[in-house]
Amino acid sequence: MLSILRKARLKDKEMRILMLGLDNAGKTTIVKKLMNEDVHTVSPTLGFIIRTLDYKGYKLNIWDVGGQKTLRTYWRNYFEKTDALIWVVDSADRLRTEDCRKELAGLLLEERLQGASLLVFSNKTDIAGSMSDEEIRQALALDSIKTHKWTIIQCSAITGSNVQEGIEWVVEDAKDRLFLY
Ligand SMILES: Nc1nc2c(ncn2[C@@H]2O[C@H](COP(=O)(O)OP(=O)(O)OP(=O)(O)O)[C@@H](O)[C@H]2O)c(=O)[nH]1
Ligand SMILES: [Mg+2]
Repeated sequence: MLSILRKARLKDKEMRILMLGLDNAGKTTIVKKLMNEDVHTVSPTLGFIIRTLDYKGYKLNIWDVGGQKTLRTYWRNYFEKTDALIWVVDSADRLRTEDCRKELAGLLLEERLQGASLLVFSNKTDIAGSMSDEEIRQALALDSIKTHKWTIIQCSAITGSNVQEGIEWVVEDAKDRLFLY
C-alpha cells in the first residue's frame, strides 16, 4: 500500500531527500556546491533549509537540517515521506566517529525512514589524512546495515569531487522504486 501511494505521488517525479549528519560534516556546503553557489560562505544551520534542484528531469527537494547536538532531537520532524537519506560524514573527524555511528544507527531504527535508500557521503576527502572508505565502513559499522539499501561515496564539497556522483546514485536508486514509468 505504501509503495502504491509513493508511486502515485511520484508521478510528478519529485523526490524528497533528507540530509543529516553531525554538525560541521559539510551538509550545507554539499548543497551549495550542487546549486553552483559559493561554497566559502557557509555558516552552521540552526534550523533547516529546503532547496529544490532539477536533476535529469527529477525535482529533488533537499532538506538540509542542522546537526548540532541540541538540534538533533528535531531531526524526527523531517522524517516523513523521505525517499532517500544522505548521511554526511566528516572523514577528517576521527574523534567523533562513535557519536556519528550512534546517531546513524538510531535513525535506521525509525519506522518512517524504512524504505529510504541510504547514501553515506564521506566528505572532506580533500583533507590529507582523512579516513578511507574502509575506515568509515568499520567505524560506522556499515556492513551490519541490513534494513536499508546503502552505499558509501567519497566526496569533497569544496572541490566538488564526486558530489554529482552521489546524487546520481540516489536518483538512480530511488527512481526504479518510486516511479510508475
Ligand atoms: N576541507 C573541506 N572543508 C569542508 C568540506 N565541506 C565542508 N567543509 C567545511 O566544513 C565546515 C562546515 O560545513 P557546513 O556545510 O556548514 O557543515 P554542516 O554539516 O552543514 O553543519 P551544520 O549546519 O552545523 O549541521 C565549513 O567550514 C566548510 O567550509 C570539504 O569537502 N572539504
Ligand atoms: Mg548546515
